[in-house]
Amino acid sequence: MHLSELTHPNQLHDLSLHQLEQLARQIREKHLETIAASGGHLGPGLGVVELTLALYQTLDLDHDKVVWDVGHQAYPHKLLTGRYSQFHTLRQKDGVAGYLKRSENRFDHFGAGHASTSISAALGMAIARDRKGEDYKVAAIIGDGALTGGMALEAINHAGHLPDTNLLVVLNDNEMSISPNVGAIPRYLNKMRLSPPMQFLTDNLEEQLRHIPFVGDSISPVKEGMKRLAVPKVGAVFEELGFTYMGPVDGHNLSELIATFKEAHHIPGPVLVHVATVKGKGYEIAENDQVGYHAQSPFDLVTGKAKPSKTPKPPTYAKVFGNTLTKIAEDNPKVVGITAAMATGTALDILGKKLPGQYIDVGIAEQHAVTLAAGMATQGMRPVAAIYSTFLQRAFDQIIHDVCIQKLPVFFCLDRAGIVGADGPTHQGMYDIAYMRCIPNMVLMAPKDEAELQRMIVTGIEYTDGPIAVRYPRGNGIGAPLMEEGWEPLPIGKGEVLRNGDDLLILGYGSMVYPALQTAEILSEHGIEATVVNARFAKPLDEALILPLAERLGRVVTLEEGCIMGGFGTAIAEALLDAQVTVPVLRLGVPDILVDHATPDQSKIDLGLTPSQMAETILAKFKLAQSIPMAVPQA
Ligand SMILES: Cc1ncc(C[n+]2csc(CCOP(=O)(O)OP(=O)(O)O)c2C)c(N)n1
Repeated sequence: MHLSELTHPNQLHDLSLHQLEQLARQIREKHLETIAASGGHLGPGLGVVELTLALYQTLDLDHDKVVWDVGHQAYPHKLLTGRYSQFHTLRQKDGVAGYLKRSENRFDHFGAGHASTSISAALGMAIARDRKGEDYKVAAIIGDGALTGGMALEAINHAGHLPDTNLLVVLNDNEMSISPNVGAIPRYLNKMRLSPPMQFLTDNLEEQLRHIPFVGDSISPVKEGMKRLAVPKVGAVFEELGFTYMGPVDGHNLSELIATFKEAHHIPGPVLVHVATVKGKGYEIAENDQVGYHAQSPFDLVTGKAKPSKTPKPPTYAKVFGNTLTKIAEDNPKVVGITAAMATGTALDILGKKLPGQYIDVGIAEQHAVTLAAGMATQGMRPVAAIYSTFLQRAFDQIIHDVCIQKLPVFFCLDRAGIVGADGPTHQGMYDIAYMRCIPNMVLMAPKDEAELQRMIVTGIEYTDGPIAVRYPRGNGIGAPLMEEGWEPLPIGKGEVLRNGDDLLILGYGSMVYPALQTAEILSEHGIEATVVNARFAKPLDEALILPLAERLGRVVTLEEGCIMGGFGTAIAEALLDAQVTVPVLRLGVPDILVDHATPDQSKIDLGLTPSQMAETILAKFKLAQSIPMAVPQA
C-alpha cells in the first residue's frame, strides 16, 4: 500500500512490519519534499514517524483519542489521517494548517500550538470518558521540551493521583527543545536514555525468571520488582508519581515500539512510555543541525541550504534586539536576558554566546521566567524577559501579581507582536496591547522601525520606576539605519508628529506607523491632508499631544497590528471620552476574529490593513470624498 492510498489510520492494522517500514520511508519523502518547497517544521516530524505508525497500529482511531503536544511534530499524523493529497498546501492560506485543529480533521482530537497542554487535555478526555461510562483509549504525546513546562507537570501530578483512570503518556524524548533542552528534568531523562533499553532487560529477566522454581508462575510482579532492583534509577521518578514507566524504547524500531504500546494498553492507570527518538531522523543534514532544522523556510533538499531571497533583506527585529541588548549588557553587568526556550527565535542566543553569565534559558516556562525576573528585579538587577507576544499570554497572572503589583522594574521584550503568518491563530501576537494595557504600573511602547527599537531597548533598560514593555513584529526591519552604540533613550509617554495636515489625525502604533504615512499619501491624492503621529507609547499616552490635535482636526483614525478590543485605538477612544473630546474615531486593526494561517501580506489584505484599503475605509467612514473603489492589492 502506498501512503497516498491510505484514507483511514485503521488501515494500518493489517499491515506487516515491512509494509510499515515502506510507509515510514514514504512519509519521510513527502514530509521533506513538502517542507523543502514551502517551509515548515522539519526535524520534529521526522523524529516521530515510527512512533506514530506504531501507536496508530495499536489503536482504533474511530474511538481512541490521541492528543499531540504543540502539534508541530504531527505532520506524519496528518499524512496518515487523510490529508496526503492536500499536504502540498501546508501552512499556506486555505491549506493544511501547520498545527492540529479540531476543525480541520476528525482525528485532530485537540488543537494546539503552544506547548505542554497535551497531558491536561488527554486527562480531561479520560475523566470524561469514565464519567460517561465509555470505553476508549486516550494517549498524549509530549516532547521532552514540553515536559519542562509547568502545565505538563501539573497534569502529571494530577494523573498520577488517579490510579483508576487509564491514560497513556508517550514521552517523545529527542533531547532537544528547539535548542538543546535545559534543566534538571532533561538531565534525568538523559540518564535514563543511557540505561539499557527496557525490552532487552525485561526479555532477559523474564527468560531467567521462568527457570527459577516457584517463581515461574508469578513472573509479572517479580519482574516488576526485579526491574526496579536491576535499574533503580530508570523511571523511578515517574513510578513514584503514580505512573507505570516503560522504557526507554528505541523510537525508530517499529517492532519494539509496537510490542511496547500493545503491552502499555493493557496496563491499568496512568502509563508513561519513554521513547528515545532522534530529531530530524532520516535526513542527515537535519540530524547534524537539529537547532537549524527544527523549522525551515524553503530550502534545497540536496544541500539543505535555504533558498536565497531575491533581494538582500535588512536584519530582523529579533537580531536588532539581540545585538543591541548584548551591546548594552557588555557595559551593564546588571542586565540579564531571560528566554523561555526561544534562544534563537528571540536572538537572545547572541547575548548567551557573548555573555553567558548574563543569560538564562529557563525551558518552556514563561510563568517561571516572569516571576524569576521579578525576583531578580527586587535585588537590583535589570532582568529582560524576551518572550514572544503569544507565549507571554501564559504568564498573565505573573505579570500582574509578581511584577506590576510590586512595581518591579522588569523589562518585557515581546517579539512576534502582530500578524505572524503561517503559524496561524495560536501564534498570532494579537492580544498583548490589550492584556498589558489594563494592568496598573505598566508602560507600553512599540517602535516604528528597527532604529527606534534600538532606542526603546535603551529606554527600557534605563527606566527603573517599574515594569516596561516593548512590542515589535516578526521578520525583517524596514532598512532604517542602525547605530552601533550611543542610543538616546526616549522620553516616557511622548509621541512624535511625522506629518502635518488639517483634515484628520492618524495615530499609528509600532509597525503601523509607516503604513499610516503611506495611507496619508494616498489620501493626499484625494485632496485630504492628514496629520500623522507616531504614538510610540500606548501607555502612558501622549495626551498633551494627541487630545488638542484630535479636537482641532475633528476626526481621528487609529492604526495598530493587534486586536482592536482593548488595544491602542481603544486607549485613544477612552482618553478622548474621558477628556470629553467628542470626535468621531475610526479604529483600524484586527477585529474580533481569529486570523488563520497565511502570509502576513495575505492576512493584511483580508483584514483591510493595506494603505490603499485603509485610505478607502477612511474616505468612506468620514464621507470625505467620493469613495473610489481601489484594486484589491495582491500579496
Ligand atoms: C508555551 C510555548 N512556549 C514556546 C513554544 C515554542 N516551541 C515550539 S516547539 C518548542 C520545542 C518543543 O520541544 P519538544 O517538546 O521536545 O518537541 P520537539 O520539537 O523536540 O519535538 C518550543 C519551545 C511553544 N510552542 N509554546
